[in-house]
Amino acid sequence: MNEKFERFQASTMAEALEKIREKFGHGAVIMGSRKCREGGFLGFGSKEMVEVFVADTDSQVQNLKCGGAISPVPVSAREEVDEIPFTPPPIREKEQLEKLREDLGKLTELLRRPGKESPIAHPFLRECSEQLLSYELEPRIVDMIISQIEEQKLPGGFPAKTSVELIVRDRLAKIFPPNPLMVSGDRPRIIFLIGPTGVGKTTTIAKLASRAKVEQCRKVALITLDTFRIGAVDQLKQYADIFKVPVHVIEKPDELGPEVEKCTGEGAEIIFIDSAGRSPQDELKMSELKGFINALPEAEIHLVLSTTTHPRTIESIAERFSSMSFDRVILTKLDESVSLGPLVGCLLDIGKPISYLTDGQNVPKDIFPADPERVVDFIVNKQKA
Ligand SMILES: Nc1nc2c(ncn2[C@@H]2O[C@H](COP(=O)(O)OP(=O)(O)O)[C@@H](O)[C@H]2O)c(=O)[nH]1
Ligand SMILES: [Mg+2]
Repeated sequence: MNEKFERFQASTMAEALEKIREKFGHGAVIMGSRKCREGGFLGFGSKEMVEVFVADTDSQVQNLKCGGAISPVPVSAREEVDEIPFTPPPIREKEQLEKLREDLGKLTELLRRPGKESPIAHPFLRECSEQLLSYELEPRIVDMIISQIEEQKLPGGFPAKTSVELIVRDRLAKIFPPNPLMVSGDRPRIIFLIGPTGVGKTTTIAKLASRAKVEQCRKVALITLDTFRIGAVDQLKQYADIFKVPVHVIEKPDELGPEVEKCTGEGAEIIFIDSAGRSPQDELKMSELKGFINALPEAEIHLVLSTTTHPRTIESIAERFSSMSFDRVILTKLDESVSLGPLVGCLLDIGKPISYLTDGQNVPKDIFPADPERVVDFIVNKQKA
């Protein structure tokens, strides 16, 4: 052994002293002790231990007193040793480096083959986990769903393997809050779309308004606040002309309330409000949008998000728009996104019901109410395509 002293590890100090006496009798000298953690993987699941550093003769102690503030205690002098402040010399550096390398190797292996080292014991749960991972759901969401499935185990055990897809679908559908119709009493429903630029707000309004008018025979009015972008009003007017719906253009928040009253007086049953795309980073434009929203406390606010956006960007968009107290989320461009799976985590974090899904540019065809089963279809089927 190259070390000048020996290290003893035990669960308690008494146990460590016993080990020392066994090896050295009463001739050894305790250089110090400290608490440490042992075992586990990268710090997880480790156990608290006592570590005692011992030199076996006084001569070695003299050699070790090279500048370090150590106060050696003969092991014979005491039955109990408290924690003795001690900075141990750099021992076992090589071993520690080896252990770190080994841990890193295991971690790389885990990242390459997710689930291989999974602690999930039951084959049925493992199958469910693999299925969920294949939908590209975040591991934390997979873990959450797996523990839910585990909690709901029937007294007779888990179902047959053939039910994996069914169970997984069922659990996925349950994590999406349902989207009950928002009731506005005798007043018209006011559907107000907000969101970043180019996500499909205007196109979605055209789809919704056209369906409400043509399929549900509702009296519809459109209001646009998007006077910022050249051609934005014309874009909405072109759609509105096709299905013969009036478009009102509003420039200031205090004009909005009176305009809605005017539409209500004219018998509108559903009023759609289109806003200009706002970069969530543009504080001034965001506070202007908030002014419009504050003018209509009874409006349903739907945040429009494109599913082609990176999950982290979606999180940050939702965070910035949270000051607008939106009620619902509309997901667009499902036809262009690879999979809805990676977005499940951030949609759960947002915690608002999804109201509509859109999957194409065709007006009014490419839009669906987002019942949870339909959302699951987009999580499950996309990865099969
Ligand atoms: N592929 C696809 N394109 C869409 C969808 N919804 C909107 N778009 C397109 O996205 C672009 C921006 O839409 P627009 O409604 O102007 O976005 P806004 O700036 O949020 O109002 C247009 O080219 C739309 O045709 C969709 O569900 N799928
Ligand atoms: Mg627009």
